Parts: sequence; structure tokens; C-alpha cells
Amino acid sequence: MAAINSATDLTRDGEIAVITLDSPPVNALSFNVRDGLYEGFKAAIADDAVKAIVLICAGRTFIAGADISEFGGAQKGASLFDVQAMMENSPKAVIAAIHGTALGGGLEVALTAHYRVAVPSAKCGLPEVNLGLLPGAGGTQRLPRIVGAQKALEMMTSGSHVPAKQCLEMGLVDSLAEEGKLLDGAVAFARKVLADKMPLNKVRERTVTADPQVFADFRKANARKFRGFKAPEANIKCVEASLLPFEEGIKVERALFMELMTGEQSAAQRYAFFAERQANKIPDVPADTPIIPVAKVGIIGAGTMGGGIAMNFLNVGIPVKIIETKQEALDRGLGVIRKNYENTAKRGRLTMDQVEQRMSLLSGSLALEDLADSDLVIEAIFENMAVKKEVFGKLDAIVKQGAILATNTSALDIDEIATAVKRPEAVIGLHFFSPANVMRLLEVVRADKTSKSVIATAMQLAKKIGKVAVLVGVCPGFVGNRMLFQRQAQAQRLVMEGAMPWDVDRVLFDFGFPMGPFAMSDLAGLDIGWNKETSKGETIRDQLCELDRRGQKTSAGYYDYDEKRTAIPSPVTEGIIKAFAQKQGLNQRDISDEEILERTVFPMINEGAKILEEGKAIRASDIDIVWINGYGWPVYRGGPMHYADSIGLKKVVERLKHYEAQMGDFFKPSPLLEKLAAEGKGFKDL
Ligand code: 3H9
Repeated sequence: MAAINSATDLTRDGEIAVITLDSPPVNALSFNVRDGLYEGFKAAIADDAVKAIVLICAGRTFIAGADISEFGGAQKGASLFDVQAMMENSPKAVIAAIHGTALGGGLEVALTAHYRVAVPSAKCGLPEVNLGLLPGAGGTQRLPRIVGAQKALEMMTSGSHVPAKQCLEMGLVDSLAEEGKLLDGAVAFARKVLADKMPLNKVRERTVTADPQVFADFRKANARKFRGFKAPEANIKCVEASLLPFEEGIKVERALFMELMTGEQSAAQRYAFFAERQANKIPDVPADTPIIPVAKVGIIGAGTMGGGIAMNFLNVGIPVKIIETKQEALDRGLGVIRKNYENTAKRGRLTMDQVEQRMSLLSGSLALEDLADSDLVIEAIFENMAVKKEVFGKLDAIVKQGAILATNTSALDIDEIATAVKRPEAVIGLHFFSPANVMRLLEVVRADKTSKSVIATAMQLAKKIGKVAVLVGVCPGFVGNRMLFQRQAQAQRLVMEGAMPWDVDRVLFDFGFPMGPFAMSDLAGLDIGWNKETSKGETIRDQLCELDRRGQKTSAGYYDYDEKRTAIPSPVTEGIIKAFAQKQGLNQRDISDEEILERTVFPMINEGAKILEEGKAIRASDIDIVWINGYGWPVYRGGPMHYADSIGLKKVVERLKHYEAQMGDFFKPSPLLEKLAAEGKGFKDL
């Protein structure tokens, strides 16, 4: 074996040269990888004994893309285009051998090979859109030339990882090799290319045609999904340009790539990519912390939360037992889970066999004693400290030692809950977000005495069930809701001062949230926590509920709703608000969109700074991950703390002080925020 450099080896199997790339963790195209590939191909082409060349990767995957951490830095070594030109123009057949994932620049490299061979478990994709980018190494021009415009649009704007079998059907892969025998399969394929004198396919030489209507329809169908994002439209424009001669299309790709790459959206999305991975790292919980095997899960409460939480575990094959106090509630809860799965099956995303298989892992009981052999118990009952403590006290006597005792509370003090048991080290918060089977965020709440093993297990388990976990500390509302309270308080206040609910909602919607706070309340139901018997019309919400305006479900809440559930500003709500303001002696005034945005978002940033000061989040980027994955913060603005950095903390402090002077302490900047702003720093510098 001849080493080309630290990342690349060149060997020969008879007349077939094998270039092996080995650059953990994911063989990203860093400068030494590009150099190694360039020199490797050059040497193989120059060797007269070589008739064909196989490119294969060591480790868990084929090339997963450009090295994102190198973006923005000065270019070193051979360019990716040099490598691709060397491969595509090679006078000897080049075969890319794919396992794991061929993503982004990785797939673009494979597309300059003359043939592609993959194992069945491999996947191919161009996920650049998720980093606010487009495939910038010819992928936008080569992919449509193989799979057609429609499929290219779908792949490039979703970033989906397409399984090898589907790639074969689309012509993206030429042949499948036996699982675990990729090198043999690729070398055999290379010999076949030689024996059959198969041509040196250059994808760039193909042409693609499409009706312009394809693009118009695609834009229309996805307008809602792409709202606010720049990258999807740029990707679509590139596919349109693939109908032009190759070199012209490449020029369009290059120009749009540079535009995205230097823009704020991609910077925010790349930041979020690394932030999500960073959130997994807990400084005082090392990677080798012992993990508690979780083979059986118990859940207390078969309501919406309990049922949703259960589905996460059933989906990955972990049996769940749900406990309720009444048979009727239990039957209802289990029935809802079945119905959810059946609906998924109706949409073609599960087979009925899979539904039955998942349901077979689910059981119910009315006796807490049946949780004795659970490895993890999650309590998901209503928010009442006394009741929760009673339940934990009972669990302590029932559940085997070594098990994890978790609460799904979104508001209560977990340290206090832990006083109900003799093993506080086993107690942790697992704060799922509703709907718990859909929402990606999981706040893992570390109480004073929670053990490192329990934390490490919770973080690992979260990944297994497809959640993005963020470790937070005990405080009212933890990280997400604590910051949300600030926004809600201002939203309510702004309405009393003269902005209407639809004004506040519009500003936050335009900022990029899926919906504003009032539309959100209507969706959730205004009567959550409202009591008809005790309601005295003391708040706007009380008065709306008393008029049976309880949100979307009654076709009226803050808004009126038509039969298509379109939200229409309501004169009734407006009247109630105005009367309230008058009673409180408030002079309503016009409020600018800028003020609405600053007063709802800046107090959140300030609260985030307080959370960091108190050590309730490990890092600012963890807070951003909470908001992106749990509260619909637009990922192209990178989360509240990244957003604050991007507009400058000096400005945030100035504006908070401006409102503090008018409205008092609520807006007082936290010492940390003031300090960073004074030093000209950002949260990124912490
Ligand atoms: C591109 O290609 C642009 C071109 O079109 C244009 C060129 C001109 N770079 O996710 P994991 C790190 S854009 C640098 O936990 P998994 C990651 O940070 C790129 N680092 O593993 C982590 O580090 P650490 C298009 C990368 O098994 C470690 O690898 N490609 C990159 O759950 C493990 O990652 C993509 O967008 C990278 N490209 O998932 C693919 N990728 O251990 C992005 C990963 O220090 N990557 N790292 O925290 C992925 O989707 C997943 O990482 C993958 C593995 C599916 C590959």
C-alpha cells in the first residue's frame, strides 16, 4: 500500500487501482483530502499498469460533503474542481464505491466518476439547502442530467438522503454491491467495464429538458415551506439553469453559491449545524460515562403527552407500559396511539404490519406496581407538586434500583420532586414538547443530585429516539418556557397599549416564526387552565372564554375563523381589548412594527443572558438549539443568541435601556449582557 498523504492511500489489485480515503469522522473534503485525491488520481492515471480506478472510503461513510468548518477561510491545496476535472477527464474508467452517505460535495465527487457502485444500506443526497447553500461543485447541473428536473428539485430543496435502491432506479447509482463487500463489488464492476469496453460516461455531456411549468408548479406547491429561506429558490434557479449548456449552468451555480455562502442565512444555518452537535457535549459528563441500559419504559399518564412520549420509544422498538388511574382513560389513551399510527399508515408512511408491530410493544395497566422492572419511568401527569411527589414516593418503593425516574414537568421544581425519593440521583427532567411524537426538542433537566450516568443515558436515549436534546438546569420554565414568558408578557402588554393581536402576530410571522403568540393560543385552546366556574372576566382571555371564544376549536378566539380555518381579525376581540385598556386608564396609541419586534424579542435575549449567568444552560448555542427546535425560531436567523450577536449586543442593550427608561425594570439589561456589549463582544465569545 502506498500512502499518498495522511488521508489517502493508493493500492493496486491487478489492473485496477484502488484509492482509499480515510479521514475520520466523515471523510469531509478538507484540504488534505482534496490534495490526497488529486495526487492519488494523478498517480493512478500515470501508472501504465492501471486500466481502471476505484475510489472507496474507510470508516463509517463515503465522503459526507465539503468540510463545513473550513468555509469562510482561505482556500488551501487542490480545489475540489481540480479533483473533479482529474476524475471526469481521466482516460481510465473511474468508479466511485459508496457506503454510508454520499452527501453534498461527496455526491458531487461521485457524480464526476464514470460509474457509481453502492451497497444497499448507502444513501445519497445533496443536503446543502439545510445549510442555507446549494451544491456548489457542479451538483446542481449533474444531478438533473441523471434524475431529471422534477426529482432534482425535490432532492435539492429537501436535502433528503435517498436510499441506494431508489438511487439505482433513478440511475444515480449504476450497480449494487453485496452489503459488506463493497470493494469486491466495485473492483468486479471495474473489470466488467474493461471487459465490455463500456464507455467513460461523463454526466456533464448529457442534456436535460423540462417544461417551464414544472418549475412554476414546484414553486407554488412549496411556497409555504420555503417562506423566508433564500436557499430553496437559489436551488430551483440552478435546476432551471441545467437546461442550458453545462458551462453556462455552472456559471449560474457559481454565482448563486457565492451569494448564499457570504450571506447571513447560511452563516446562521451552518452555526446551527455545529450548535446541534455541540449540545450533546456535557463538560463534566465525559463520553465514557457508564450508560444505563434502557430496555423497558414505563409512562405514568395516558393523556396527550404520555401517549406522544410513548410513541417515541415504540418507534425504535422499546416496549412501553402506560399507567392510568381509570380504565376508561387508559383505553382512550391507547386508542389515540393506535389511531395516530393508523393515520400515518393511511398517508403511506407506515405499513399496517409496522403499526401492529409497534402496538404489540405497548401495554397498559392501572397498577403502578407493574412498573417494578422498568429501566426508565416517565411521569406525565398534570402539573401539581403534591400529586407528583406522592407518585414519586410510591415509585421509589416500587421500581427496581438503578432505574431512571423522570418527570415531564414543564414548570415545577424538580429538586423538590426529588425530595420525595431516597434516590435523588435517579431523578431527572425529560421535558418533551407537544406533540411529543413530532417535536424534535427534548429539554433534559439536570437536578441538583442527578447522577452523571442518568444524564449520559438521557442524552444518548434522546438521540436514539430522534430528538435533539439540550441539557438545562432547574429554574421556572427551564430555558425555553422561561424565555417564552418574557415574550408573552410583552405581547399581552403591547395589546393593552394599542397594538392588536394580529399586529403582533404579523410582525413575528414576518420575522420567520410559523405563527404569532395569539394565533398560537387560538390553536392550543384559550381554555387551557381556564375554569368556567371561577372565571370572573378579569383578563382578556377570561372574557373571550366566557363568550365561548375558546380558540380554533370553537371557530373563534382572538380571531374569528371561517370554515377553512382562515384567521380573520375580530371586531369582538378588538372591542374587549379597547374596553379593558380604557378601564385601566391606558391611552392606546399606534405602535410601530419595529417596537413590537424589539419588545418581544429583546427581553428574550436578556433572559437568555440571565440563564447563562445562572448556569442554567451550558452555552449560548444550547439556548439557540432550544428555540430552533422547540419554538419555531427561524433557523436562518440562528436562534435568539446568535441573532443578538448578528445585530450587535450594543444595539440590544441600547434599546433595552430605552424601554427601561420608559417602562421600568422589566427591560433592565442583565449584567452579563451589559458587560459583553461594553467589551464589544458577543455570546459567541463566552
Ligand atoms: C457541501 O458539501 C458544499 C459543496 O456542495 C460545495 C463545495 C464547493 N464538515 O452528525 P454527526 C462532523 S456542504 C465538517 O454527529 P452522524 C460533525 O460536526 C456539506 N464536519 O454524525 C461531528 O463532529 P463532532 C454537505 C462534519 O453519524 C462529526 O462529524 N454535507 C461534516 O449522526 C460526526 O457528525 C452535509 O451537509 C462536514 N461536512 O451523521 C452533511 N459532517 O464529532 C453534513 C459531519 O466533533 N453531515 N461533520 O461533533 C451530516 O449530515 C451528518 O454528519 C452525517 C453523519 C449524516 C454525515
